[in-house]
Amino acid sequence: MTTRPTIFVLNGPNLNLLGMREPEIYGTDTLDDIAGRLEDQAQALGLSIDFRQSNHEGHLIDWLQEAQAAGAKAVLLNAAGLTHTSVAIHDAIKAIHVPVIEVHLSDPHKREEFRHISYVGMAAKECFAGHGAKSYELALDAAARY
Ligand code: CA2
Repeated sequence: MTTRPTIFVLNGPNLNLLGMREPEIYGTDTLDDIAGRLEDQAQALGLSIDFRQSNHEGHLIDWLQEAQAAGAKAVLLNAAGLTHTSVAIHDAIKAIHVPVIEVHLSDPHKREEFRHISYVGMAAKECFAGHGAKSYELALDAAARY
């Protein structure tokens, strides 16, 4: 049996609330909806995904390290609010050899100034933002090309 290349999809704080509040910014899909579609897309691309969410910064850092240990081919990372604050996540991305793709539902550059800085973006390979849930799908297509 051959194992499919695995892509980790990591989601940060408050994304568990997706689809329940602020639909005008984040859309009406829940995180489960996004995970389901990404699963189908991954199947079609011959990939496997490991989709996770946590409200805790340390979990995201542990999972980035785990992605490397598990031999993941890429990580899609929506670090949510931690994108704009976390030097520790920046360092974790730099510490692994697995390419990390930054993902956002909204376009942080078109929002408040405090969202314009991205510690994730400074370490990530590329970024897909502002396409709603489709940002994840575009990022998975990009990961499949690596
Ligand atoms: O657009 C994105 O994907 C963000 O990463 C979402 C973060 C935000 O802090 C980033 O600047 C951009 C916020 C995630 C919070 O998700 C919620 C979902 C529903 C209701 C409230 C918050």
